[in-house]
Amino acid sequence: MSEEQIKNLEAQFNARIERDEKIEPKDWMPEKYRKTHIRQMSQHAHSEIVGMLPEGNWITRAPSLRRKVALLAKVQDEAGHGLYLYSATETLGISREEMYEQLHTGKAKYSSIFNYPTLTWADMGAIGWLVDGAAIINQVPLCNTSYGPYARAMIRVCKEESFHQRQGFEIMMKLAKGTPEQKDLAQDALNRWWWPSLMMLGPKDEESIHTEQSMKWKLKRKSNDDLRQQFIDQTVPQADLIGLTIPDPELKWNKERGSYDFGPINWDEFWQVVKGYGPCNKERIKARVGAWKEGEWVRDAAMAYAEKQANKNFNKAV
Ligand code: FAQ
Repeated sequence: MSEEQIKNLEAQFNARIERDEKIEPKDWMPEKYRKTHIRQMSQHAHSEIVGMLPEGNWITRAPSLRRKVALLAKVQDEAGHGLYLYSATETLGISREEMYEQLHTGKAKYSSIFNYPTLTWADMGAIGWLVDGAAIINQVPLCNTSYGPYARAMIRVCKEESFHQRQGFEIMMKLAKGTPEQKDLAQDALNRWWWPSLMMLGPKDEESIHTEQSMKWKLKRKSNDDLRQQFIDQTVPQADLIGLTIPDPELKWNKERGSYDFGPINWDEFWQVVKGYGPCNKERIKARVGAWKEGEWVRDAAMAYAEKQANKNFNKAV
């Protein structure tokens, strides 16, 4: 293709984005658009799958049958989100094996938040309330993202995340209104998950390398800092309601801005976790690589069965 032809295609593509049209898998798209989407969508899929581990760890220790059923359903939803997102990413021409390989070798990232340990039952409440709460704030705008398969996957994902957020908040509410020991557990979980949840929304705007381009493509609709502020403004009144204290002595309502001012985030900690040196990075990757290896016989059996069925159907047809 000549340079002029590419320029023409690019102009048509940009006009489609401008008109809020969805870009579909077989449409022409700039190579950088394709690569950026593979990066973000696959990292999102990996986050869902790795994100099953901290909570999966508590299914057998849930305090009642009702809690166990809800947690089991939540973790299954996360598996489902990962699978839609992997399928949606495959439409951009990358195979699932390649994506897994990138996760297992550390070439692809997944959300920093899942590298923290889940120490008590109250962490199940804090994850649902804060981590799913932050995830919804980040993901609702993605329902309008320009790439069709991603936008459509996000609609169902967001509905399920809302249920997750509520089940987490309900756990926190019950603990906060329980015995002093239960309230302490809830406060301790909030203390440990608050700052990592703020970090999860990505680096501050001045250090975010992709935001500008992603905004132009309508992959991102809001910047990391705007989403973070929205999350804080939404969550602080919820903590007040259940009598828990946000672990930030500088948190203060700012009348003029109509938002909360908050204390400094430890960005060194964030980058350490992103680079692989968080409390559980090694454990998480070990669990995923182990699951991939142990699942080999299942994949082989599924493929052999599919082949057998295909042959049967072919023989019937001829
Ligand atoms: N952790 O230029 P930006 C969930 C990386 S799903 C690790 O700002 P971007 C559901 C970033 O990749 C949670 N790395 O990047 C659930 C880039 O490095 P790269 C996941 C991070 O893409 C709940 C570099 O820093 N959600 O929670 C993080 O414009 C409960 C520069 O950053 C999604 O993936 C981080 N937190 O903005 C499951 C949503 N932040 O790739 C289980 C979709 C940034 O060049 C239990 N993703 N980095 O090597 C997004 O919206 C964006 O990708 C952001 C980052 C906002 C995460």
